[in-house]
Amino acid sequence: MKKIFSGVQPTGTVTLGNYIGAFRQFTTLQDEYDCIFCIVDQHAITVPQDRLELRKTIRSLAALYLAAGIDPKKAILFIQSEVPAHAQAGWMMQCISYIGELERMTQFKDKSSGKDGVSASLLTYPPLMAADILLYQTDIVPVGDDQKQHVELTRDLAERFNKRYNDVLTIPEIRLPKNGARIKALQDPLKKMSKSDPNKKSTISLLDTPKEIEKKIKSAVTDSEGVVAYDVANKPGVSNLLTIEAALTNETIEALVAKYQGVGYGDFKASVAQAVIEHLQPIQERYEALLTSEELDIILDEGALKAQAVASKTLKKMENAMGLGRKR
Ligand code: ATP
Ligand code: LTN
Repeated sequence: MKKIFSGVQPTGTVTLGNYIGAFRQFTTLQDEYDCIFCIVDQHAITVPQDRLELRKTIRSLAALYLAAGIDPKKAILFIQSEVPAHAQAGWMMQCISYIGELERMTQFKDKSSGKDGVSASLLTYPPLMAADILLYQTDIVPVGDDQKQHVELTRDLAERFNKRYNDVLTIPEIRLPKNGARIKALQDPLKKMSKSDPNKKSTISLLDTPKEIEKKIKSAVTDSEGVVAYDVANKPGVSNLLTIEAALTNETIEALVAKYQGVGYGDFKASVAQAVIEHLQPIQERYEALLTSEELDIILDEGALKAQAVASKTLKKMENAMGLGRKR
């Protein structure tokens, strides 16, 4: 089976956009591929984090992965900092990276420009991400298009390593989400729904209560036409709500448009809200049960052991190829 690796940073709360665009994809991939999912807490500390908040978010993210349907019998789920091979291989990747290519990364430019006290790790973030991917001899990396440049750099670094030392590393390919999977902000349907949006009315968190969901969808920006139809260019708000309902119910957009013929926006929104609430309810119940369970710790302990077993094999090959330590 081909191998898939992906990582999510434990920052902010997971949105309905993250769920439809990423998490849910992961649950279908685990049936067809060897999947490894990582909570990349070492990436999160490239910018300052509150330690208590970080701990909470790591655990919450792990519970959400599982509640959304990641099956620990099929996929490996683990926390990056619990597998030391990542930091070790990350260092080796830094040693073959050029400062110039790291400075050209748009994420580095965005996060550092005009700021004082920029951490060195913001610059060396991509070699650590390369190590995450390469340690598992990953074939495919499913990520959003904002991560394209980092995956391309990962390929360059792997090719450089193989050429300079020994053919040790698999060259991974990126897998971008299909169009249409972009969920838009409720208050501005021209922008994507994002967990860092300061306007909380724009995003639905996977942990929002039914009341909050109803309120947010009711106040979603639409248009003054009063006709439920799918037209992204002219009716982005209504189209976004239709996309959300279609994604969660597996109905086609056409079937939904037919269902809402002659229905006003008020009832349409109430019905979309109901679909979201119904879909999230079992996920939230599983989440609550997992969060306080020993089961979650057992899954994460086992995940770290399984990940370390795979990663340490590649790490040894890399050390041997570079001549580090003694031959083992
Ligand atoms: P931020 O905007 O704060 O960077 P984010 O909400 O975009 O955060 P990421 O951690 O960058 O979240 O992305 C996690 C995954 O969720 C990625 O695979 C990304 O493509 C996907 N994703 C994020 N937002 C959306 C969205 N609105 N619609 C569909 N998929 C999304
Ligand atoms: N940089 C990614 C998170 C990330 C990742 C990875 C994704 C870290 N390591 C390895 C895929 C594979 C982000 O910010 N979304």
